This record gives sequence, C-alpha cells and structure tokens, in this order.
Amino acid sequence: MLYQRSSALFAAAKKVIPGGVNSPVRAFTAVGGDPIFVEKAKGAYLYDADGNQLIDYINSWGPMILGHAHPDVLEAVISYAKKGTSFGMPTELETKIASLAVEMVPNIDKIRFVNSGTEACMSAVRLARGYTGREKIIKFAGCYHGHSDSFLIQAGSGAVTFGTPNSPGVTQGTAQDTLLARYNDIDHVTTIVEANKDAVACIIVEPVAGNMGCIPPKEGFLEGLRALCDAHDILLIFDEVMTGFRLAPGGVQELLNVRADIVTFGKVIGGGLPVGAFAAKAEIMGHLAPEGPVYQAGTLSGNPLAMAAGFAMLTALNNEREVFSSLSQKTEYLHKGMAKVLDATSRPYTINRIGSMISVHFSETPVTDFETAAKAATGDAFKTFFHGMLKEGIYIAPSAFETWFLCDALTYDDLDATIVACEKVSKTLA
Ligand code: KE4
Repeated sequence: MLYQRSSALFAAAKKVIPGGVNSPVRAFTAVGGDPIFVEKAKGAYLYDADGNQLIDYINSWGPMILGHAHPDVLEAVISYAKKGTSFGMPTELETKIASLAVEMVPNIDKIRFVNSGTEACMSAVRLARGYTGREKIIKFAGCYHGHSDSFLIQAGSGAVTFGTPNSPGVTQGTAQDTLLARYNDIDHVTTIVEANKDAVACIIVEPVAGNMGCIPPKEGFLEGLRALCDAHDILLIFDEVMTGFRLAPGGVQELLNVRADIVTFGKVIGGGLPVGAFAAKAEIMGHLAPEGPVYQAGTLSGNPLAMAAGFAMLTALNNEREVFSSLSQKTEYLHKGMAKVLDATSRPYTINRIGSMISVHFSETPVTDFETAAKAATGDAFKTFFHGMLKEGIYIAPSAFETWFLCDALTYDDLDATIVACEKVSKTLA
C-alpha cells in the first residue's frame, strides 16, 4: 500500500483549504499521518488516489448502508439532474420522501428537510425552545449533534480529538444555556433537571451514542429519560442522524421501543447527498414557520437531487427490510472474529456493538460513557491498530471516538479478510 499521491494531494489541499479538509475528522489528526484521498467507490470498496482498493468501514460516516454507488440511487440522481438541479420551489418528490419517512418512523406526523445533521439538530433545539418557552438544554458529554454553538460543549467526534471541549467562538452566553450530563447516568440527569426546575426545554441525546465510539444505552437509560421528560414537561430529542434508518427502518424508537418527542436525521436519509431532517407529531411541528412562529429555512432544503437520492435509499431499505438483520449478522460475525484474535493477545480490549455499528476500544474497563471512552483512547494502541489495518487494506474510522458503519455490500470474505488483518495487526500491539 503506497500513499504518495494522497500525500501530494493533501499538501496541495492544505494551500487552499484549512487543514486540507472540509471536515476536521478526515485529517487523520487523531491517528497521525496524511489522510487518504479517494478517487471512487463501489459497493464495500474504496479506490484511493494511489490505486489501492480498501474495504470501507466508514461508508461516508454512515450514509452508504447498502454500499457505495448503489444503482437505484445513481439512477435517481442522474434522471432528476436532467430536469434541473434546484428550484427553490416545492416539488412532489419532497412529499413522496416525507410520506415514506413518516410511514417508516414511529411517533412522527410531519418532517422538515434541511441540508445536514447539524442543521437538523440545531433546528430541533430551536423548535423545542419555541414550543416550551424555555431556554436551557441538556446534552451529554461525548455526544455530538453537529457544530452549532449550543452543541460544542464537550462534544464528541472530531471535537474531542482537538481537546477543545468548548470551541473558541462559542460565547459564554450560549454555553450557559447548555447543561452537561453523563451518558448512561440517569441519576445525574435527574439532578440537573431538578436543579433547573421549569427551565429545561429539551434533553437531546444520541439514543445509541456513536461519537465516543459506539456506546449503546444501558438498560433503562432511555426509558428513564422518557419518564423524566414526561414528569417535567421537557421535550426528548433523539438525535438519530447516525442511527436513523440504520439500526431499524424506524431507527432506535423502533429497535428499543422508546418514544422521542422530536427525532433528527441525516446520513442514510440522504443516500449520500446533503440531507438532514427533523420530525415530530403535528402538534409540535405546527410551531414551525410558515405555520407557526419558530423560524427555520434553507435555500437548498428539499433539493431535488438530494431528495431523489434519499427517496431511492429509503425505498430500497423499506422494500428490502431483511437488510437490517443481514447487517446485524455480519456485524456480529465481525465482532466474534475480531474478539477471537484479540483474545489471543495480552492487550486488554473491549468491543461495543449494536446492529451495524461497532467499535474497538483498547480498554481494561467497559466503555459506557465519555470518561471511559477518553481513558481507552489514551496511548498509541488505537493509532497502531488504525495504521496496521490500513496497511492491510482495511479502512476503519481514523479516531477512537468514532463508530464503524457496516454496509450490506460487505461479503463474508470481506469480513474474513478484516479478521485476518486484525489478527496480523494485533500481534504488533505491544
Ligand atoms: P452533519 O452536520 O455532519 O451532517 O451531522 C452532524 C451530526 C449530528 N448528530 C450525530 C449523531 C452525528 O454523528 C453527526 C455527524 N457525525 C460525524 C461523524 N462522527 C460526521 C463526520 C464529520 O464530522 O465529518
């Protein structure tokens, strides 16, 4: 595996793009070295600027659940592009994808499309504040809801690897309205709610955390949040940007049977084009402009190409629901295979998994929140593991604070190749 052309492209990119990338986590800062520049992708494979073929466990950070360049998505985008790329006017296609999403996801009547997960989460919080008339929000250390000011308080994902819990540029005025709780600790959240009586508009949570590695909710945690919100008239926002249409057709609400008041989406819902969305019952969504007073807008929201890609993706998932169990089985197979080879080493590790989300942590203790995730990420074990797997042609998340996302184009031969690579690399983990 050679990466000369990627390195040369990175040097050129850094001259005109901050850090050479348009999103920090792509820069390999957490693992060192120059990022891989990709030329194209198909199914489960990436083809990089140096002609290497890599098995992809990032899948554009989630969207490519059926594999890259899915024929239904490509055909939809190409045919819609021929009709024009943007109108700034309503189209029937928006109603079609909205109706399909409402049919697939429990407990929502209406959905508003935006252009990213950040926009979806930012708008959901504004809606919750407008609906309740309250100002405080509660988020969880290590959870990432995009780069809106209110969320960059001990955020997960790339924000962690930069050691800037409160990013410069976020004002104290903003930060004071964001209260921080410990993930999987319902007592801590309860204490915060009780200390801020009638002041909390919403609790926003990744119902399965994916930005401190993959951290499933402990038994009763989500149910506890639901009860707490009911008792204090707080809106519960499930940030399903990662989990929506991935862990089940109806996301975590369906998988774990816990209802949120507002749900946000991104990634899969756009089929790889820029789409975010937020959804709720009509009674809440009716507060949004132009029906209600809470303003939210976007020139390219509901863009026809993005809607075409998203509609093709959701249609494929809705019609091929066995894909969800297929993905879970493949992820379990990978988990068991990697565990077997890692058990043969002296290196302590833990693997977290739910559905088609999985992460490997070199930790002596279970990883259940930001503190344990951060502790596991210290040292060079993950960095060594990442580069070792890359050398073997396996592309995993370039940070211990990320989740791997499997796609259903992965074959069991691909999974076996990944396990063999893991065995080889595990021997280098001192
Ligand atoms: P975007 O604005 O990046 O589309 O979505 C923000 C977001 C919101 N909520 C959750 C749960 C998310 O995981 C994300 C974005 N995920 C990261 C990966 N950890 C995107 C990768 C990146 O920042 O480049």
